[in-house]
Amino acid sequence: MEKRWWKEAVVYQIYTRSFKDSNADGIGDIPGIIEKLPYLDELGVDLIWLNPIYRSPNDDNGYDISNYRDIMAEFGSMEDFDRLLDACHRRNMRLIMDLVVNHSSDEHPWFQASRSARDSYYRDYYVWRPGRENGPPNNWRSFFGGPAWDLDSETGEYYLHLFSPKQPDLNWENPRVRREVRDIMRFWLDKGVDGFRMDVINLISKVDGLPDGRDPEGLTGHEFFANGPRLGEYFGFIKESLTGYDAVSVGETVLADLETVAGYVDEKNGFLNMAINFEHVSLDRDRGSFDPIELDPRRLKENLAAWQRRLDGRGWNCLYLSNHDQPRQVSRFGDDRRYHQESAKMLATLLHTLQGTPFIMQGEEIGMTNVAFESIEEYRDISTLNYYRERVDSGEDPAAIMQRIHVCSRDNARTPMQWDTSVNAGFSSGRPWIGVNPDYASINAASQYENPDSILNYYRKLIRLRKAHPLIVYGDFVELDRENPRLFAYERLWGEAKLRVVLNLSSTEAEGQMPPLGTEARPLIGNYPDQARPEGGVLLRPYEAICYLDNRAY
Ligand code: TEU
Ligand code: CA
Repeated sequence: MEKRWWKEAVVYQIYTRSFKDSNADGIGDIPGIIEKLPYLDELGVDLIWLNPIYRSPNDDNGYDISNYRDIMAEFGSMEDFDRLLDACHRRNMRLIMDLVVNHSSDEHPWFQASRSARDSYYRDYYVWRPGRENGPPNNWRSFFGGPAWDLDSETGEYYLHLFSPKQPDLNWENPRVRREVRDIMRFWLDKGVDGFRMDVINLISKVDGLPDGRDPEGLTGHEFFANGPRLGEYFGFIKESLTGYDAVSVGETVLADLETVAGYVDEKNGFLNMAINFEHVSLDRDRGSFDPIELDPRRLKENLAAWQRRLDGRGWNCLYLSNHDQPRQVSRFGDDRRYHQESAKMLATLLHTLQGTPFIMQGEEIGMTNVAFESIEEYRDISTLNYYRERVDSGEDPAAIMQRIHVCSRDNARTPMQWDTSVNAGFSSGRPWIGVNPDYASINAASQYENPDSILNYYRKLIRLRKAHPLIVYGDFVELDRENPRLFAYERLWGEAKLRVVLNLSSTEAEGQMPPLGTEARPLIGNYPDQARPEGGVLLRPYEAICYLDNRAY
């Protein structure tokens, strides 16, 4: 397997708006990030992914960009950004930007010109079609609810928006659009950024003729807008735009299965270095992202293991359990009450010992939990607000809707970072743009910093171990006790060296059968004070994580 810096990196995701506010306006900002770089450096992360920080009217918190070469005023200035990038590089940390080019904001000058006249030079920068029988051109639905089309009165045609009406889809068929994207990429690469996380990048090619979707429920039309026919060509263009730079490409690939993604990230013939896939975060959802169903741990481990096996030696995994679109992982896959510490650490062990690059969502390293705001007024996320309105309009009981929002809302991960016990968790001395999770008195970075057994210090240790042992990065993946319904057990093999990891994914004791372990094997890290040797019949406590290393080879 090829050695690359981004395989050895640990990513820390910063949702700037909620990270650290430096000027008391209630909104996190770039100077706030600079202030906290020593914290990230000590944690050991070495690659920062910034959610969009470009100029934006914030219909979807920055995923609607009105100027790709400017910084959102609330976040600071271009000088602040340059200072941040420089400060990262001086600490040997890299930084990647979010590249959002499936769509722009409707307030982008391109769209303003595009909508102004059918013969505008910019008309074909977007996807315009005449309506059909007094309705939209086809039956496609948007990710945020409602039809994927809006009628624009100025020219009497509809434009496509797979997300909000304020996020019109760019028309990648137009070579001028592709060249614009290349110029934007080069602008940031020439500044020195180290690559991109590419937003919904497998949606940029749509099937010719934009046919009606066959699936009347859910995301109607997905078979015609995801993984489209010209995607390979467009991916090739993006890949070529990166040549000459030592930059990483992380694609966010929605509605794509393992085989499809394996093609995109194939080390020989693929286009992306790695992909943020959705299969494992869809197992506990029924049809939509607001329909929670019980998760069988067995399905989770089977899914993760399938991705490990398929990509081993052929492609590269993004390892994540949460991000700004997903609920908090300890609340979702662990138990944020009875086993907060144990389950947060077990999930961390999982992310840091599988093959791939771990992605830490800000606050995850201190075990931040889901929030449950009482009133819909306290929510900010467009998809949550749309969902609420849609369900209320269809006559559903608001209390039942709120319950699902508590479990599933994207705002769960967007509450302010909990730095300490001071006002607003030390995030801001002003009024935060979104409420602080009331559990900050017990869950915050300052108190965990002091405590050697904290979740924070467990993350630091895991990251250090990853840097010390190439096997954790490059070792092959072999699963053990595959039929076990609650234990996820595997080995990482690298030459003579071997790491054995056994994880209890459940809240009850669970037993497993492990092959003998070499006599040289020693405990490496675990989330209970003492750990059993993981061989023969072994009993794990709730959410226990055991790691043994046999490093004869080094
Ligand atoms: O997310 C893509 C995406 O598919 C999500 O909207 C997903 O459907 C939803 O979060 C499920 O809960 C990316 C960004 O990560 C997201 O923040 C943006 O809203 C979206 O693209 C549009 O740019
Ligand atoms: Ca601010």
